[in-house]
Amino acid sequence: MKYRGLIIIMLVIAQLYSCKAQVDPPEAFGPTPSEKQLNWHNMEFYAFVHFSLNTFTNKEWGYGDESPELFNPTELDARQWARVAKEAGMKGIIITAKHHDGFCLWPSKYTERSVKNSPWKDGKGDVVKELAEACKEYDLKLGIYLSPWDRNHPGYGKPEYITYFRNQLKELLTNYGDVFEMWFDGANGGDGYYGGANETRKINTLEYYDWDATYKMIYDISPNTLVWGIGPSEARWIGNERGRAGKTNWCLLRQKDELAGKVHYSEFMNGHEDGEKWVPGEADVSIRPGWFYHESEDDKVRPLEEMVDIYYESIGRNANLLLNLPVDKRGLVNENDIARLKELTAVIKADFKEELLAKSKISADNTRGESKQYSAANLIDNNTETYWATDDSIHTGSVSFEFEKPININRVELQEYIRLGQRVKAFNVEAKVDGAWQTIANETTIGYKRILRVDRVKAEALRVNFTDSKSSLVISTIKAYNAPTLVTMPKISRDKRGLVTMEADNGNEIYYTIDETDPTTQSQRYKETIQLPQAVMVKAIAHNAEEKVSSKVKVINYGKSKEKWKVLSSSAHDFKSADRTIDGNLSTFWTFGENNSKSPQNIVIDMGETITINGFSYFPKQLGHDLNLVSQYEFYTSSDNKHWVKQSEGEFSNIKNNPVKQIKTFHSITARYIKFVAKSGIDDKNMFSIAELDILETSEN
Ligand code: FUL
Repeated sequence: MKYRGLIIIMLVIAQLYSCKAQVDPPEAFGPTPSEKQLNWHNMEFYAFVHFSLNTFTNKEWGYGDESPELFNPTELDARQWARVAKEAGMKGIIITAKHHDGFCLWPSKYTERSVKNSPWKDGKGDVVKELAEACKEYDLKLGIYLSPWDRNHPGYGKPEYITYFRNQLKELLTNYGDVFEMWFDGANGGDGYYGGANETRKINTLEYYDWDATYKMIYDISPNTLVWGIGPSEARWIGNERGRAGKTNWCLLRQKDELAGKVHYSEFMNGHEDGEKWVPGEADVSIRPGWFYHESEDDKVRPLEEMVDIYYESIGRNANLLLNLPVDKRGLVNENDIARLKELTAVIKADFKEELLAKSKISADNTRGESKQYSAANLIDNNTETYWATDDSIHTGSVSFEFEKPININRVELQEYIRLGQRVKAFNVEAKVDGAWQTIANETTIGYKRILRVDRVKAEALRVNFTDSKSSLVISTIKAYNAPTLVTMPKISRDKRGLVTMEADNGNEIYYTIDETDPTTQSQRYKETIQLPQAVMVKAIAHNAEEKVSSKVKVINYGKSKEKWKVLSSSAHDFKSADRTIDGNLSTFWTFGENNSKSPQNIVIDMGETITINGFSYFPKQLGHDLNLVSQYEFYTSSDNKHWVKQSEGEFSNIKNNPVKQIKTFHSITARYIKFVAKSGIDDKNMFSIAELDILETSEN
């Protein structure tokens, strides 16, 4: 009996003790993501589909006066889009339900400018509906792009358009099931058709739409829709259309400042360490140079290595990746894009094939309350809901992973437990090689996910040191991999005289052919520049001799060199260095015009002989603050430098956000002289840059 009492007392003490061992979790620090945003982070990778009238008019931006009758896909199959996305590991698809020209892919009851007045399915079709069904079938989420700018609507710029815009939002959010993301493009206002007014209409984006009311309406109808882009959004643009986030990338934003117009979009790449709201970055990029399908870009799908870089510089840098697949005139994702996507998927799969830390011996220099609940073992349990945490007062710390025998490592992946905020400001990674620690990475932020590509090391142990954090450390995952070596293609350039230079990374060897066969290591080895002034197809590979791995084949199709080309005149008085526009070097440029003089400005070039051409290209300056981009152009040809014929005119749509090479085609003609006219520039500037002007030679067959 006596003992019984003692046992009860001991049990009570044990109970009290175990309660004490229950260590409280860390408190959240700073802004945190909502449940909706957490689900969005987990999506990581999804598709954009740009498909509309532009697909049929070969434009990037429609003016707003194009006839809906031009919309006529011959084999539209939204299930094919969904299948392609699913097989690439994507989690959803965002469709351009309405782009800037106002044409609607669904039969909106508020306009006649839609699929209902197109020949497709005799006006009875609904692309959004077909996609919504396909997404359901393939277990993908549906997202919608609805352009706030409408170059067709007569009321754009006036209150009546806002009613129209909101009515359309209501339709889209009510009739097609769940919408995971609503995409509001920042391109807003400018010239357009506007019901026949043909004028320029500028609006104040932040005021005109009364975003607070518009957002409220969206959330009332569809609380689970995440709104992206302009207004008090829940996710932000990454600040470029190249799909690249900054190495330092906070999920936070000073959105109040942004809404007051005080934040430049270049800050979006990094976010704001002191942002008051959780507004993570989404990196958007097209698999080709343009957002819409253009046949002329069938051979310009981004190379595999660029796609891999995009993956690591978006998803690997704490951003979601929105990859555009421009559906073609048939209504299908093009074969060339599918092929590249498959290559990308294969590389990513191979890179993350075998996780290497799960079997290591793990230790940390601090564990919150010395509790098992927060132990470093949580970092390698493949569960993002558990985490390693330090005591509240400990803002720095190290975790080590020891291996039984040395292993090769070239990728390190980390995740913070972002439910409790984004905290880490600096960290580094060390590897123990032959008994000595060496630093293999020195980095800043982590966030939802960070993946580091490092040079391969044979490590006996790995150590991650968190050297600066806003608060205690709360890390959910650390992983490591040994990705296969991906050899990048050689860089090839040809100067005005036809001198070809090739360069490969890391001292890799280069082999090439000029007879259109694919090069192998048995082909001619490149040692020094080669003189190739004629029209020629150069094919080359880089080869890592040590690992016996070659790159993909780089193919460049050159016309005749510009040896005989001369800049004859320009409306700008100083054209001493105008030769840079035809020197074959994309990194040199010439800027002409004067800020106080009026546009247009022109440049006249003598090609030295008569050539049959069917187009031209304009490559703008790429780097620096003032790109001085041409937005409206004219292009003329002549056989005598006296009588000129206009071959093409129009706009370089979207050049501000996506300053890629602009290609314009026309019917085949012969010419000796060409004149490029810069009619107007971006942001109403009268200064224009040209890195390179080129012609498209008509091929003989
Ligand atoms: C830009 C638009 O102007 C482009 O046409 C494209 O839709 C891209 C995704 O956003 O701002």
